[in-house]
Amino acid sequence: MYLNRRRFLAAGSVALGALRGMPAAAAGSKLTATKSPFSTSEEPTPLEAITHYNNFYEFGTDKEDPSKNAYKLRTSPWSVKVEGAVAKPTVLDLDAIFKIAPLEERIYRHRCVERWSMVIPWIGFPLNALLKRVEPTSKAKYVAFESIYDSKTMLSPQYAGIQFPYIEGLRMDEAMHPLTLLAVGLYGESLPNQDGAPFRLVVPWKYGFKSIKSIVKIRLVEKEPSTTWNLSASNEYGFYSNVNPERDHPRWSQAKERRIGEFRMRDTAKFNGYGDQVASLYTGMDLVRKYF
Ligand SMILES: Nc1nc2c(c(=O)[nH]1)N[C@H]1C(S)=C(S)[C@@H](COP(=O)(O)O)O[C@H]1N2
Ligand SMILES: [Mo]
Repeated sequence: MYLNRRRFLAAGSVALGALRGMPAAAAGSKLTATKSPFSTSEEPTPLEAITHYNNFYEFGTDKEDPSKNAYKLRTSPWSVKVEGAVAKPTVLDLDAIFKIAPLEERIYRHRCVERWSMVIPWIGFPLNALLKRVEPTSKAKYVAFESIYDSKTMLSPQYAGIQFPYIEGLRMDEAMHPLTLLAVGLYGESLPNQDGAPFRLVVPWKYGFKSIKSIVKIRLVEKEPSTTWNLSASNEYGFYSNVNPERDHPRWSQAKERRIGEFRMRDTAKFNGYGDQVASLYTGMDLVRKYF
């Protein structure tokens, strides 16, 4: 299926985009990207699963709900505010976002705290390229992110069981890490709405809920920011939320995971297999009891 799709895209989309003068960000438009040495050689999960088995509570709490409801998300026009402890606060529209840095394909493992995992061929650029652009001041110790929220087209917080707008955060060194991605696409095209269009965070060594979708605000701050799932259950979801088989969720073990499409469960890898690159960020920190 992946190969057929590739062939189809190669045949048609570039020409179509050029004829209609499609902006880079139009839904389903083809993106060109260079291959990244950070990609895994593991088999990517089929596009069908990546786009029909989602967590995007704003559009429903069942896995199939976002694929049915996220068409209501209006991704154009779009703008993101980048503000707080920075010398050059800015508001970026979609064209500006797509021009921050050259697009790369990054095939990453994606591990949800619920124990399922996928391999996703993201397209995007390092978050650090955007952050450097706004010149963080010495007070910038953390980065706080906020998703779009529209009560007319999205669930109410009461119904979803979590607060909206969805908010997340990273420590500054995590945000600047070369693996931390702002994704604008997957499988060679701009992001499907249900995956967080027009752009979302991807932090591959952390549980999936850190990878906040459909971002409208990025604020550099001095104190550790609140995060949606931590506000909902602080004993279950910490700020760091690094993938860790040694720290069980209070209601289930994290020792194993199910790769979507596979029957037998696999062992969970510490830092989701990215320990060589990121373990040094957490030297001396108790990741099981304190900084989970
Ligand atoms: N705004 C927002 N971002 C979100 C979520 C959400 O409900 N709302 N769910 C998170 C969770 S729990 C996971 S596992 C991933 C899922 O991303 P995917 O559907 O593209 O696989 O998005 C994360 N980002
Ligand atoms: Mo998740």
